[in-house]
Amino acid sequence: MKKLLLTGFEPFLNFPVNPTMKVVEELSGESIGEYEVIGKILSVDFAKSGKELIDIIESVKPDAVVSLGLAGGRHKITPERIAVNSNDGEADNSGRKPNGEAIFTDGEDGIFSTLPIRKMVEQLKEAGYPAAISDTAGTYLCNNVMYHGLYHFKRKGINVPSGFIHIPASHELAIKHGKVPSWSQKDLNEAVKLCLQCL
Ligand code: PCA
Repeated sequence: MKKLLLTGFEPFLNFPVNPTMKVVEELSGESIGEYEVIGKILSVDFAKSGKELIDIIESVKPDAVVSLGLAGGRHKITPERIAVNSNDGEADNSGRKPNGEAIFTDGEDGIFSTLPIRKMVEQLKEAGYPAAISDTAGTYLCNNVMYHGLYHFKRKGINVPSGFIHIPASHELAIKHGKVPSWSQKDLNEAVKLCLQCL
């Protein structure tokens, strides 16, 4: 069976839980289409997260990589179109505050997702889940991790579909946070599963 690496993130900033962890926990070990899902959780740390992803890719040798991140405030499932070569935004979980510097000094400005993002959005909407392609993953850790994966496969010349999907808050997080729209965790899990079925 082929291997699909599915990553989530730990909690960060003012989000005390990260629903991506529960999605990963739920889907890890499942067989979806021709893939077995291998779930891992990444730190929210500019010095560590990208390296963690690459180390996992090198040991697991997955046939596809889908990374998940929370986009607190978004109300749709949003597969990302492009990762940009810049770290910026708020301080990470170790207190490191980036200033717009390049992720890789020899990297191109942007790298497009190699996931079937249009198909994912179509399938989600058909199943009744609000979804749209997003044209920016921001410049925080989600973009950083997406860029790391795409850069890695491009440099190695390996044809492995790789990319990123942002998901909204869960109800649990919305209750704790107070100011974000939310989905049930069950719908988040199902929606991500649908995206993986598109591979
Ligand atoms: N979302 C953040 C980082 C971790 C996460 O789940 C982001 O959108 O960059």
